[in-house]
Amino acid sequence: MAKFQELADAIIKGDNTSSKELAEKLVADGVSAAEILNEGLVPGMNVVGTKFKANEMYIPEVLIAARAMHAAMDIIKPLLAESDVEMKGTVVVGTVQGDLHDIGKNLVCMMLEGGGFSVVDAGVDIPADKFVEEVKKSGAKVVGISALLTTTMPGMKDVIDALKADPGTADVKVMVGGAPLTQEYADSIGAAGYAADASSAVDLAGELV
Ligand code: B1M
Repeated sequence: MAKFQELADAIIKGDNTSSKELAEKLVADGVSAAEILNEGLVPGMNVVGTKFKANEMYIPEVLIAARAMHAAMDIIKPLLAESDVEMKGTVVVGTVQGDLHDIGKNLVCMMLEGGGFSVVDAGVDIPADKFVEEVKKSGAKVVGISALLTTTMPGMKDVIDALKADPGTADVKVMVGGAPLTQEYADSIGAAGYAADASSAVDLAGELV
């Protein structure tokens, strides 16, 4: 449907005025929130993710696209809450304790939302027990931890250990990411997965959830 393509294009272009108006128009026309999400917003953010991976879009453009997605999400969120739309699952995302870097973590959150996940953004400098608390509150099945400093990376293992130690969170899958990380490091601390960039994080969350 051309209207969905227009909405997807507004996301890709990062036009938050159009994305909001188009979402409002679709709602007024009686289109369901699920269709708007699955036929317009998610395909739009998928294109953004693919272009970002291929170095055809860069961080500022991705952030602007995410802002356009948020503008449309704000319109449909109340309707989504009322409907029975199956989001793909909840992911708690935070930057590890001692680490204040949040640009990559924010991108991961936005791309996950664009990919149809409910996201609890726990913030930065998050201690292990706070991750445990957020998982219990939200019922998330996946936790994403970001670290940008070699000095804070070991804190990710503390989070994994704390989640495993609590019977209420022992089954949760942890994915990790951030510039200094590698798959080997992720394996060594017992993470369920490692994603090198925000769009890979969406694919990985889809596998883990
Ligand atoms: Co900081 N910093 N910084 N810094 N900073 C780095 C990381 C550093 C590499 C710079 C350098 O020296 N070359 C270096 C770390 C060295 C090391 O550990 N080996 C460093 C340092 C040393 C520091 C301070 C200690 C400096 C000081 O005070 N002496 C200090 C620490 C503060 C703290 O955290 N406690 C510090 C502070 C800061 C600022 C506050 C000034 C600022 C952060 C602002 C903010 O985030 N709001 C900052 C910045 C901006 C950087 C650089 C320049 C850029 C980081 C960034 O945002 N990249 C960085 C150098 C660099 O990386 N070139 C640097 C863009 C972002 C989109 O990429 O975060 O890698 P990134 O995220 C990617 C992927 O990694 C992945 O997806 C994202 C998108 O593709 N990803 C995930 C990230 N998290 C993921 C989670 C996932 C999956 C994928 O699943 C959950």
